[in-house]
Amino acid sequence: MRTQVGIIGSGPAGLLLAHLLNKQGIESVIVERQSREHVEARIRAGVLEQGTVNLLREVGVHARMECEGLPHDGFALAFAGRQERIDMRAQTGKGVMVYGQTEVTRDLIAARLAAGGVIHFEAPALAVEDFASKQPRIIYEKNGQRHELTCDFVVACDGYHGIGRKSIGEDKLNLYEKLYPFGWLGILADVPPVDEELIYANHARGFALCSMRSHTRSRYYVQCALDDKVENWTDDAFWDELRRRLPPETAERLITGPRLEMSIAPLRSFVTEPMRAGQLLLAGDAAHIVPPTGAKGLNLAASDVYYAAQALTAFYAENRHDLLDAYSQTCLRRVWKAVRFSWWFTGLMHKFDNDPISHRLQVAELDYIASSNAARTSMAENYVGLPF
Ligand code: RFL
Ligand code: PHB
Repeated sequence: MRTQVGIIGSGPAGLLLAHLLNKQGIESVIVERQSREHVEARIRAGVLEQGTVNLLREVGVHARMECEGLPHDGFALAFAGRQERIDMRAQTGKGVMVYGQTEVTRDLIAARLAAGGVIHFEAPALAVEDFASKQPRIIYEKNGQRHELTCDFVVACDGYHGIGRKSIGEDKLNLYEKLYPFGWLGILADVPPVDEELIYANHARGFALCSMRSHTRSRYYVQCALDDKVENWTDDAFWDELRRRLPPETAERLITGPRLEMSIAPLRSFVTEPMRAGQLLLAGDAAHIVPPTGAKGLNLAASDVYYAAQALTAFYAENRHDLLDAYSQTCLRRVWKAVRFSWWFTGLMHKFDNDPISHRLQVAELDYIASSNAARTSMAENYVGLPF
């Protein structure tokens, strides 16, 4: 089998890329390890930057997001028993859209299949071969049989554990990595959110986040030990811990209910340099990971594939190589700034050790942000997303 651009992975990066290429008349095929049901059931990020929303509009996959998504103009920082609002709209003229990654993925898959796009589900890629040549190949398995997809380019959008980066050889790349000494325990429940906007809470017991998926579905997180297990947590234990970490008036308003889902995610900062080897490009989590504080992961996947689609369009339409040659550098400039912001926000909000001075320093910085227009603008500018 042959195609112009072979894409590994049907997460947001791979799916959005297929749509952007299709809009320019460039053919692609996606191979995805998991089933469609599995991909559509994964619960992950919840906040879309304006740039990501614009891309979804550009590819025409925006109808449900416009109806069901919740535009937010601010978020709150809770600390030392106080709650301070960061007015993103006033500070930057921009906001964000609260619309789950699960829904984005469902919309992108449905639209791609309706337009006749090819996605092979339950088809794990095993390797990318000959990417130094003009005919790279994805070797993948389907129904127990080995297949080859010959392409002009391969874009590995196969996440942190994918095979794209490994096919290049990790010894040939510069990898920067930091694991944080805690995780996030998340709950999804059909209860109205405690507030109209997100609340990021710094507390002596650890971080907490109040987020949502709709007016009737909430997503909450509490910082937990890295070796903690979901089995250790009853619903009541989760709600009690969350309440303790919120300012008293907010805790009083919290409505609780049975979990729809509960999971633990580790926190990591990770960057691969460069993001390209020959005809093989890396995009999204395959190339970089950020801790979820600040909700940048999905949005970085979107900016990467925007640059990849631009570079591939310039190649096919005008035989230009310059944007492909600049791809890695262009992505990484934006990636490093988001990695920096996510690392900084994580450091500001989480409990790292039992040293009381660390917590007092965090509270002093949060108090500074609340009282300084310049600091609030800087925070809001990064939160709504740097331009691409
Ligand atoms: P994805 O979404 O991980 O998609 C990669 C896809 O590649 C497939 N795949 C393969 N397919 C074929 N052959 C192989 N050998 C393959 N290996 C893997 C996978 O099955 C999958 O479908 O990466 P993408 O598209 O780059 O998108 C990035 C975002 O998904 C990611 O940045 C965020 O979801 C990160 N993230 C979160 N970000 C936030 O901003 N807020 C969050 O609350 C948040 N929660 C999370 C998260 C990521 C998680 N992961 C990756 C474990 C929670 C979790 C659990
Ligand atoms: C979420 O709703 O899952 C979410 C929101 C904001 C974050 C991280 C996760 O920073």
